[in-house]
Amino acid sequence: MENGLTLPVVFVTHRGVDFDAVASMILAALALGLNINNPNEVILVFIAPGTKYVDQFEKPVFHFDVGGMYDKRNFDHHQFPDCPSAVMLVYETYVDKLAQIIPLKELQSFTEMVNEADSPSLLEQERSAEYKAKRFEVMQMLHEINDQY
Ligand SMILES: [Mn+2]
Repeated sequence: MENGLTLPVVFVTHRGVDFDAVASMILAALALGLNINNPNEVILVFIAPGTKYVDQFEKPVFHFDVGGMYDKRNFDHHQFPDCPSAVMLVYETYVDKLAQIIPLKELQSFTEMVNEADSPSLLEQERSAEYKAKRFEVMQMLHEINDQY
C-alpha cells in the first residue's frame, strides 16, 4: 500500500488501555492511512506494561505507550522522564502527514489535552476532578475524529 507497509500491521499497547494509548494509535493510523477498526489492516495486541511484543510471522509491529522504545515504529515515552506522552512522539513523527488531515491547531490542542490527562505529575486529589474533565474532552475529540475521517 501507499505507506509501503505489508498488511495487516500489528498495533501493540498496554493492557488497561488509557487515553494516551488510544489517542496515539488513532493518530498513527490516520497518518499511515490505516483503518484501525479493520482487522485486515490493523491487528490490536495488548501486552503487560514493561514488556515488548515480537511477532512470530514477521508482520510490521508498532508499539504505543509500551515497549520502552522510540523510533519510526515505536512510540513509548516511559523511558524518557521529560516526555509526557506517547501521543507527543506520534505527533512529532507524523506532524506533516497529520496536518494535512487535521487542522494543526486542533491537532496541537488535542495532543496537549492527552498530555495533561496522562500526566503523572498531577496530585491524586487534583486528578479526580481534572482528570474526569480532561477525559471527557479527549473522548469527545476522539469520537469526532473517528466520525470525521
Ligand atoms: Mn502514556
